Amino acid sequence: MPNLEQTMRWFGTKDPVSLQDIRQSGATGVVTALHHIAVGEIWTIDEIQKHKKIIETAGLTWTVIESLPVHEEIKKRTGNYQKYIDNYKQSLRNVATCGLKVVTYNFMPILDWMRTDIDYTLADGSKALYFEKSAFVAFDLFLLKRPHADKDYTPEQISKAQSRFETLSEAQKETLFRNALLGLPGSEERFTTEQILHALNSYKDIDAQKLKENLFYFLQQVIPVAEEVGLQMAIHPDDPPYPILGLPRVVSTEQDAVELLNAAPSPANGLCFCTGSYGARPDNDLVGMVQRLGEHIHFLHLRSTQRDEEGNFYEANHLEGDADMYNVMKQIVLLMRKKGVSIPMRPDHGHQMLDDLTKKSYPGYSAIGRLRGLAELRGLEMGISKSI
Ligand code: CS2
Ligand code: MN
Repeated sequence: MPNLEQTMRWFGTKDPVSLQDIRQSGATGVVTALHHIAVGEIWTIDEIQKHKKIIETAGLTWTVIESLPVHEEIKKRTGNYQKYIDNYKQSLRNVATCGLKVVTYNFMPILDWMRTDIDYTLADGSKALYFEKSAFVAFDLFLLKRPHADKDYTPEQISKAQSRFETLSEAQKETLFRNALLGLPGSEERFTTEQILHALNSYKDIDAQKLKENLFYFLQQVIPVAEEVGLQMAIHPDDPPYPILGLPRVVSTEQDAVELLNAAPSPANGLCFCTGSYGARPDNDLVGMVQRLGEHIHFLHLRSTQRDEEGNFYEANHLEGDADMYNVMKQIVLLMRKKGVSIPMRPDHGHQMLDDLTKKSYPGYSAIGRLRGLAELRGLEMGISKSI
């Protein structure tokens, strides 16, 4: 019977969580990327092999890439986009030559995930990532001062943001600003105000329709190469799954997923099914999505969020919160049996807890919180698997 391939994300040799730590979590696989290579440059066979060797020497395997990032020019279809697409194709050929199987990527303009608080303290003293709607609107209107931002919000949202802003100390404003402009996962770089406003402005003519067309064009270019070399592409959804800062986001719903799969039909065109990202929207039926889209799921991020009516959400323990993890897992177990294959999975984020609280780690990626998540998910899978 196929089981989930249990993996953990590793940000490379500078990651405070070591490969040995990952191995002790019970994971057999590592999900990683060549983080030192600039977005848009070709991943050479030499660099891929070096990274792979380090992982294998630690007794682990590297089958899933996260992420092979897509250059902004490709998302906008401006400037050198064709060169960056050609580079992407070459990177795909190179990673396939090195024996890698799954390539995760996303198509979120400029930013990756967005949170307002990366140290949100829960009742048990552990810390989670939190998205607070009013704080985010306050950031946009009063800290970033994005031109015409007020057009994106209702008068009620604006007045709530105003009240929320008044409660913040100078230090809290500074922290909010830093959190919101945090760069890519696994990097400590942040945008400056000038940089982000400039980047946002460069999207002024790109609406959701246009961004979708650009995504479909990209897929029609790279999917045939991925298919030819036996790779599975896995697109990660938007987080949170709706437009932010006036930027369109087009991988947020089941309908979006169906459309992008249809744009380049191939066994190579697939999804990274992230229950935390899709699950931040109440209208995404996670269990039904696994049932209906399962055939295209090449990689799983399992985590849960706890939402409220205001649109706030924090990252809950993996088996708690709004995601119906039991039924999601049950469908995954059935899916793997039907397909006769293992699907790679990682606990996506975890709380900072126990010794994590006194250590430095990338937001969401401390060792013990993810270990707890992985352990719970592994137990859930075994329990379901043995009883059906
Ligand atoms: C990840 C995503 O850290 C995370 O939240 O799930 O950021 C993911 O790595 C990328 O979007 C994939 O391209
Ligand atoms: Mn994810």
